[in-house]
Amino acid sequence: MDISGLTACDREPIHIPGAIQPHGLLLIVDPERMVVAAGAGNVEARLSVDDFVGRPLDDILPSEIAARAHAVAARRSPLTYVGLARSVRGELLDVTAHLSGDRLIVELEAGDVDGAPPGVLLNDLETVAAAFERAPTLEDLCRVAAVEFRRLTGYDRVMIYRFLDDESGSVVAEDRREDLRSFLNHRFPASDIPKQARALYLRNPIRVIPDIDYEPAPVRPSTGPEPLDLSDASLRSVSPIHLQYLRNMGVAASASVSIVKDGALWGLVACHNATPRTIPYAVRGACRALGGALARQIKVKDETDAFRERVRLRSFQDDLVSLLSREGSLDDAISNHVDEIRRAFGGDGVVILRGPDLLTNGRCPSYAEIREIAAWALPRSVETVFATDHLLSLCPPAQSCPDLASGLLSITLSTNEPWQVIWLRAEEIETIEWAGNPHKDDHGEPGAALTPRASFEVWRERVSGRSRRWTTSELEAAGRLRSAVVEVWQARRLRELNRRL
Ligand code: BLA
Repeated sequence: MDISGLTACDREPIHIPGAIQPHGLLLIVDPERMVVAAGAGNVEARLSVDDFVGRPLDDILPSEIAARAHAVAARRSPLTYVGLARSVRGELLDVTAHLSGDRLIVELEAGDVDGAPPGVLLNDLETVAAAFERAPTLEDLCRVAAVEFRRLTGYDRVMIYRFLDDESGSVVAEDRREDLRSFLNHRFPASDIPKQARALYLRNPIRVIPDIDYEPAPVRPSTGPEPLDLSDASLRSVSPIHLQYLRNMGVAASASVSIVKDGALWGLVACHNATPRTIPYAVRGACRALGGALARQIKVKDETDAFRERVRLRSFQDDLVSLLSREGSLDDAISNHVDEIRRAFGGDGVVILRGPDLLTNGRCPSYAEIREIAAWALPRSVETVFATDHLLSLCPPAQSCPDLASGLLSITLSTNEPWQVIWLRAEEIETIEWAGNPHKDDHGEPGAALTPRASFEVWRERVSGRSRRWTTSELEAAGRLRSAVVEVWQARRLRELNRRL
């Protein structure tokens, strides 16, 4: 095992494959002299040139396109569309240019002669973006997105794939040809999309493999010891391990669009086709724009949900504090409202401990077990809120009652007595449906050739020892509740002292 935490998959240098996918052509140009230094793909036949090395770019491509490519280099612009070129053979080619180190990379791909006119595509974009806005929940949004991306790309299957905390991922929405099996709600391990690929997809938001059985077209002449970084090239030849993965899945063409929220890769729009199929440049542009619109709406839905939750918790807190501030015993006020205190934070049980007194509501362990769990939680929640959704693995006393205390949220109102409020959540046994067994190490022995998983048959795993997670809003509200109660209590003590003096 590697101590750096990187797997062999994570180390494959996918940005410098030294080759492209052969559906397009690549020219590597010296940006100072605008002379072609190398190329890849069937340049000679498609552009009707005998030899391209050492030729000025505007000898090979129309001069206005070569001039625009030059401007991309001069301005150090990101990947830019520089025009539609008609080859001597009459083929229409979309041309893009971008810089890689001190080289200008010019890519040519068949133009979309039968595609929708730009006006139609733009209208479509507006309509779909508006549909995203109208989707009432995150789930609806993802469902609409799967349908619309499928309509736009014409692929057989489109999935919205969301990364989880452990970097595995789950298919949260899917639109597919009816006769295909569903991957909806299936989980895929982190290793299926290794670290460097995820980093690359953050930088470069869309990739297409129109035909997984392609023969890579090497860059020639070779660029020497300095490998050419093709991170931003649309034609970059992809990892052979991934091609095998797709073959094992029964896929002939694959594309994915990054969903980037707050600078992090939230997920991918993953598209499959059972037969080879490309996505022309203009449609890729539309996919990029929709990927951005989708990410923005995901953020809006997340923020709306968090806002609603915050408002609910705040109004509960205001009510509680106003109750506590009235005269009468603080303990009585709390005990009379213990059920609301439990429910406001979504606890299955709640425990209030003050010195020798112990008050419970909902489903709670035995008093002896509560005492032990509370003693364990006390030092962890002195000045702060302590919360976990996997108490069993942290707190030995909780192991006797997983069904009652797999999740814990604890605040300390006073350390002297001590005075604590503890919310408990029951264990939620989850059955994860993996596409293939993620624990089976069929990625090859160290040093041997890496291989992807061969089976995507449903493999069920029962995950125990965890509760529903505490939300950020709940943790914030628990912190505010603690400060509010402490304030009320201190104010009362001060008043009592003054009265006595
Ligand atoms: C890349 N793996 C990918 C990509 C996806 C997946 C979407 C991006 C490239 C693309 O768009 O096709 C995985 N595809 C999925 C998943 C679903 C899907 C999870 O449709 C689920 C719905 N893969 C392995 C192993 C390794 C591996 C064991 O299974 C490593 C040894 C590697 N996957 C791998 C690599 C890439 C990749 C290296 C990058 C390919 C590239 O861009 O060059």
